Amino acid sequence: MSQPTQKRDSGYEAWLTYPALPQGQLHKEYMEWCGAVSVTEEHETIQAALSEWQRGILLMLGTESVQEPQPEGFCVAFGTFQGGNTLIRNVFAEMSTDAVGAEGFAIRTSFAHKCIAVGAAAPAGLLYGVFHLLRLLGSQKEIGQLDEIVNPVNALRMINHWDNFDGSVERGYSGRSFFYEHNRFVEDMGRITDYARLMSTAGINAIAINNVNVHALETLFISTYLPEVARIAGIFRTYGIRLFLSVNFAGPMHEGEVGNADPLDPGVRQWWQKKAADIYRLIPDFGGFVVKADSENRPGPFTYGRDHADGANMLAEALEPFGGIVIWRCFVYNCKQDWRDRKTDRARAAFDHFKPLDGKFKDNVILQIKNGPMDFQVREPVSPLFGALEQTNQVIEFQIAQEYTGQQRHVCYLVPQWKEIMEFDTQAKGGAAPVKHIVDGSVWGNRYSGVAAVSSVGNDRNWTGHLLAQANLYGFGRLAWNPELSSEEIAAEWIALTFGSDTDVAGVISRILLDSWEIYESYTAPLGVGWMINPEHHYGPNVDGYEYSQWGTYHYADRQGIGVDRTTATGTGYSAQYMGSNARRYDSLAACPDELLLFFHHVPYTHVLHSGKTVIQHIYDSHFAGAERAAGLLEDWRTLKNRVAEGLYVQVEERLQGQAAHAREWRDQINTYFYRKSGIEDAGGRRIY
Ligand code: GCV
Repeated sequence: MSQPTQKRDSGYEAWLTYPALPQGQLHKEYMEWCGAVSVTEEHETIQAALSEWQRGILLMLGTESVQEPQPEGFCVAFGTFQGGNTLIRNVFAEMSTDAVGAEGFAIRTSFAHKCIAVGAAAPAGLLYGVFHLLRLLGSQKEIGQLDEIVNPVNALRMINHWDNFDGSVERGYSGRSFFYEHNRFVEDMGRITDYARLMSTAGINAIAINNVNVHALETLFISTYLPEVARIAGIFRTYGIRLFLSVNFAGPMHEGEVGNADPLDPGVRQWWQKKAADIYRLIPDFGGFVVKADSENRPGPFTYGRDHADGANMLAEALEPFGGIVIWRCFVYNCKQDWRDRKTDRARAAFDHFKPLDGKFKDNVILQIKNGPMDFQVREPVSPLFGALEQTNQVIEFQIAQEYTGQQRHVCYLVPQWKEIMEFDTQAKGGAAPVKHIVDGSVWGNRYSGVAAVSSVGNDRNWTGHLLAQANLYGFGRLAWNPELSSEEIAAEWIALTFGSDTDVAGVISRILLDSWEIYESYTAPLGVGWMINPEHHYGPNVDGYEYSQWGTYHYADRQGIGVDRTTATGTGYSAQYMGSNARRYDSLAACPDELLLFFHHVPYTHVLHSGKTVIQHIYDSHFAGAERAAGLLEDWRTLKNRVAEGLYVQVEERLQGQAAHAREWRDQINTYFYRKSGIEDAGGRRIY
């Protein structure tokens, strides 16, 4: 972030804003410890950590953290355990550092050695440790007695970009790509460097830089454009991030060297092996491939009568000698369904395709599973594949891009949703197997595990379009690092680092964030049924937008009722893909939780929910309340006028105005649709059109 003063008011610096800390006792204490820093290693990542530190201290404390600790004074010391910094050696000699993993760090306040020491096994861990200390300062925490060992819970903490070479971003809501423009790689690496800083300080260690829908020119990223890819990988490397590429399964045919892409054809296998060798010559720490195959018209092994294991294993074999991995997506379903066919159920598809292949993948293949069985709706159940794959590496895929949750024009803080999903007990191994322990690898002892998410950033000045959407980007990284952090803690960190220390301001922003998912849900599609959006661009209400389409996304509303029957007795049988009491709970009309009722059951509008309301009255009430609460978010924000930087204030105010108006549109279209369908009056006698 090269020109801080020009950008401080735009949101560009995000959680690296380092707002000035108030004067007082704590400030004085921080000055004593942080005025000097001891770093002895030249490694580029450690130097990057040092400059992050020095920048942060200058902005927060208004003083330089000089690299000449005085023997009589206090200081901070950063170094790897083997790196030769005497302070690090002395402070950590007294404790066992065996528990510090490859990306972890130890942090300790030592009065005996007059320093706060951050030690790590490797440079990347040090970067995380330094930012941890900066975060403590930014959140005004005590630092006089630090003594902690911190390791990331998830090994893979990944962002998937859906950026295209022409500069567009699929499902991008914050401008255009900052990697590419007009089918060229950008020349100026400044913004990419700042992006790497942001990502690594949030805990991210892997980034796939191109769309999973790989078009003709992006197919050449593993050949013609490799030198440019390597340039970006070099920037990422400094910040402990490994670069991944999405690849085209039919790549061998595109380059005209092989006539097919059959994964069992020796010529095709050799082609991929040669490509892997070329890549690793230029990018020795290349992460691997992300693959969308036989999904939404992308090529894949089905063309040759092969299965997903055949396809993934072929790529895995090519990457194996270099330590690379294949991330194979499970988003596979029939996207050309006949809407008249009520037996085919898109929700079943991932499980039906991949469960039978459990145990057939090489151990450098990871299956990437979307959090739900459909597609990142505001509410859907957890994918039943979690827990069902006992011998397969798997990562969960979230979507930070708000494709179905307001497209970064509405505020929708998604961390509470992700946490709810992570806590869901899959009941694998007889119970007590929450998703968070499936994906961290501890339930089945997987070699690889972790969390991935679709990126929400673009070249908008503030990265995410809606300033408050930055909380999702930061929050994803933090949650991937440690799923035990609460939504409140993550929000508080982000607010302190972005807006500073005013507790009233923090209270208002925190409430806006924490209420926002519930509010968004209440004025959009009801009770877990999903969709009801305009086709293709997916923004705004359109109840029947997908009802007679080929995409398998229906609500089946008629004059009597609504919902999708996914039960075993009369429906698609999807509920039986779950284990134990989950299957029973979802299958039973009486036991199914209200918020998922219409995902699993088709019911009359007069059906009474656990809440005591009928379905139709719930629809009316939640939509009236939701629109009102959306307007309330704007009112809340307005209390912050002159209390947050003007540039930040106005951009959020403008978005919240838009949201309040758009929530009314949602309210009126949904309520009117169901009033006209059902003919049932609103018990509250409110205006419906
Ligand atoms: C990248 C949904 C989105 C597509 C996306 C796809 C996927 O269908 O609308 O834009 O394609 O998911 O996750 O592959």
